[in-house]
Amino acid sequence: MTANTTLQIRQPAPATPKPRFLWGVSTSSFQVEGAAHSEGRGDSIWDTYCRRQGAVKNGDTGDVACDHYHRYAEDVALMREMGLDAYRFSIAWPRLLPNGRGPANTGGLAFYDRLIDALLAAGIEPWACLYHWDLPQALDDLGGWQNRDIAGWFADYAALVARHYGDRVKRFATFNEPCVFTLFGYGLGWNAPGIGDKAALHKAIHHVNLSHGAAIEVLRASVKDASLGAIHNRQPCIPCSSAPEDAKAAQRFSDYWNDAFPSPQHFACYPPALAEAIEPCLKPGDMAAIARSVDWFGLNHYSPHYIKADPNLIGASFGAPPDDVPRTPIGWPIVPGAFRDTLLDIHSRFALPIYVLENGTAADDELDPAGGVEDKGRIAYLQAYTDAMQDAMKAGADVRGYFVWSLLDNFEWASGYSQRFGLVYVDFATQRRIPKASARWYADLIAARRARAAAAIPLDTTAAKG
Ligand code: IFM
Repeated sequence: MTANTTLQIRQPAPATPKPRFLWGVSTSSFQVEGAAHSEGRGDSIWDTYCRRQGAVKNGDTGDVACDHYHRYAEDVALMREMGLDAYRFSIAWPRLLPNGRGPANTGGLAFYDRLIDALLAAGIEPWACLYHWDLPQALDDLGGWQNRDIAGWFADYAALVARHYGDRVKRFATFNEPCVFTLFGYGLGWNAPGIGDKAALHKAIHHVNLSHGAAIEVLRASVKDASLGAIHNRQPCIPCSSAPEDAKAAQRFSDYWNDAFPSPQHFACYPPALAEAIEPCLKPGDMAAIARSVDWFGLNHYSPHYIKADPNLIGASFGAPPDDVPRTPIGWPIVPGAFRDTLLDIHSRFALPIYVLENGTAADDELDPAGGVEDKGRIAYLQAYTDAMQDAMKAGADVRGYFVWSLLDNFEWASGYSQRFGLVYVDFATQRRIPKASARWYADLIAARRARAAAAIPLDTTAAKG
């Protein structure tokens, strides 16, 4: 050391506040809002599909659903009582733009203003998803997700959302479960719009991916401090037997289910087995336009899939789990270890903060004579799955939030109102809300985890980006 060398004293690095873990619930517009014909809302493909004879169990529709459109204040109060940090809802495209494009509907815009303002007043962070399956019928009449122009229509819709709500909403997801609505709606024909065609499926996949990229670009440019992502299913796809055809089917199913969206969105490529089929839809520059940078990976996970070979157009379908695997009342396998592994797998592949934006179970919920709902099965499921998440976090997965599906019993797509997923029971005849035992359990879990986090981390842990 020379005489004039200044002694460099290393300052301790400033402690980075650990982002606050978010506890929330999720719903979607068509499943809860109702008010299907109120204040200028246009039809969606699900309104049309519900009118199709035999398409939805018991001929149920989304016309009234949980009437969240009129009862949102009561629902926000329920969330506040549970101590939730965040609410993930979706915006109904046909409520803002009854024809999918063109003039905006002021009545529709005002509904989400009211909802967002009520959430913020209750200290609950709004998480808005742009698309949870209710495509404007007017756009489906033009080919819907099969028409490449939809990327521009979706970007214009995203721009309207950003302009109108971006001052108060920072968390935006582009799509919820793109693999489900493309595979079930365009490939297998089980959901709206009820098309069963392989070419339609591949076009829809590519155009949804293009729309995702276009919307991310718009939101990033126009919402200050935006925190953006998409919500994907990821589930291990396990062959039902040791037969080679089941193994092949499980891989094929996984290509569509697990990778048709995350791979192009994060790595600018389709899984090799899909690349050739999607090639006719590709134009130069598409893959770069899809792979925009996002801030987090949104995960929906309920169970692993057991897959068997099937003569349908993707050659694969759902099969039965082994007899010793426990199942929910609607037959979904209960395997919390698969959730832990999935979180660790996402962590190592995508290197992004993870938000679990759906997890939960349907149960045979009934009002007991005392007027309550003792949904012990749901509590056991949620306990096992939140424990598995905790294990994954201890093993390094960067999980930043957990949202139960769902706040309310609601319209479960082709199953109508026959499957109850809510923490809150809805008496659909009167629209009375009755918090189930699981709602109290969730409130206690949140309070306990928050107290533990506060004791362990004395820093002010206000939410950080990501
Ligand atoms: O109700 C659905 C939701 O719309 C998407 N994820 C799965 C849920 C339960 O099936």
